[in-house]
Amino acid sequence: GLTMAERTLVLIKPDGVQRGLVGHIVDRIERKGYTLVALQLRTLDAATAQEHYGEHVGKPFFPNLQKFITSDVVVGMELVADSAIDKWRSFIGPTNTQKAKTDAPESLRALFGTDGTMNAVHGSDSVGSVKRELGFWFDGDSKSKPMKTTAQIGRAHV
Ligand code: IDP
Ligand code: MG
Repeated sequence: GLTMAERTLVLIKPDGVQRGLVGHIVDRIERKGYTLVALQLRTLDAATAQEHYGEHVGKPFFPNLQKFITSDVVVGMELVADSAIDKWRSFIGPTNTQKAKTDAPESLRALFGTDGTMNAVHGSDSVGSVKRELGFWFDGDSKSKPMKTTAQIGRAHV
């Protein structure tokens, strides 16, 4: 069918950064053919975390989620690919680590998650979420765009 270049917002959460997974996950991203358009390392404050996860405010797990996501640095990335949103969501697998291990054993959350809260990575779930979440990271629009994508140039043999 027809595919379209789409943007998504990806996070490597504090557990992923603390466990030294940034390089590996960025490598997986590049190997999958995403174009990396923006990247930032940052510690979220409580208010930003609350806005970021606004849909979950008031749920029983929210205080733990907020504490976790503000506990250390997070890597935020804007990625571009055909069907980037759904492609990334299926690459990371189910939210809960145990479910990921059962249902999608090759997924990033199955491989690198710890439990229901610490699941290493995030991906926006819809076009609306992308727009909203990119706003917390890159003012909704990245400052610079690559002139040429890896797809145009060809990957280096590493
Ligand atoms: P998602 O990250 O797959 O989109 P959401 O339901 O939007 O999943 O939840 C956001 C984040 O909140 C999850 O990635 C996880 O870190 C945490 N979370 C979600 N559900 C639970 C739960 O039932 N218990 C504990 N933490 C949860
Ligand atoms: Mg979500």
